[in-house]
Amino acid sequence: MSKPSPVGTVMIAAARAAGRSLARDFGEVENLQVSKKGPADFVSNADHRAEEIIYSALAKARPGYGFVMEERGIVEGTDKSNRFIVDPLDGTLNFLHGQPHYAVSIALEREGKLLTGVVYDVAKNEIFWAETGRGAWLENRKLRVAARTRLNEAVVATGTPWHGKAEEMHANFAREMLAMTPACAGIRRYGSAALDLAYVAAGRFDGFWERDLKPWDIAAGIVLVREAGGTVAEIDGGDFMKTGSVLAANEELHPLIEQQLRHAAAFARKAD
Ligand code: 2AM
Ligand code: CA
Repeated sequence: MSKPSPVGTVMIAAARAAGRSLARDFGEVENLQVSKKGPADFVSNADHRAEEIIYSALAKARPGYGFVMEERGIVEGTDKSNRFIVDPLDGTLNFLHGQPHYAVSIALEREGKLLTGVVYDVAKNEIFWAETGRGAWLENRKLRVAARTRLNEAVVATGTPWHGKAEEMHANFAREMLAMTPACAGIRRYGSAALDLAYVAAGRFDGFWERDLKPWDIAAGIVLVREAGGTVAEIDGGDFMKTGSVLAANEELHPLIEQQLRHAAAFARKAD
């Protein structure tokens, strides 16, 4: 079994500590479902608590490193070559609705390159971690993307646009589904992009695509997929850390899924 680097070890410990706090709060959320107001404020506090735990642990262990965090935003470090990219609670909507599929996601970017990724599935107590050159791991298991090469046998995960997104995003997603559902074995939408990418790394999903995410949703998962031998690219060929649109799969399926997504764009042109 490979061991994480010292900074990787610190990141895993921070994810576990945040996970303990989230797990306690998740128990409470389940009770709050029946209240009229719902648990929204409580969940927002749970999210902040988890982020503070991660921030204080990492800032103490690596003073000077910068941060990009979902809640707190950007914290400039004195060390300009290292920054942590943190999502304390990915899958917030699942958490809010009492569904045990949510994660802590922490990545380290060094000299502009993603180096380390930790995704912690709190409810299932699964720590996925990867470091460039050290492989991707789930406990003692070295992760490898699935070997399937036929799209009609592939289970592909995605993320739907949500309430508040532009109508065009919803229409585009509908076209992408129209292109994808007849082509693959099945589609899944579990609600945590970090875990979707971890599942691609673990061979549980054959592919994953989603548009318009944030760097903290995807940074750690990208390291996992790459180190598990998969391919990650921006859907339209741009920079996914800017657009947040990612497609991840093994080397063979990646172009096949990409081709279906191109068909979706062609539906739009036909409709004009
Ligand atoms: P979050 O749970 O941290 O918000 C699911 O499609 C992905 O989109 C998740 O990684 C989720 O991260 C992100 N996302 C951001 N805003 C969202 C929202 N309002 N509803 C659902 N998912 C959202
Ligand atoms: Ca997120």
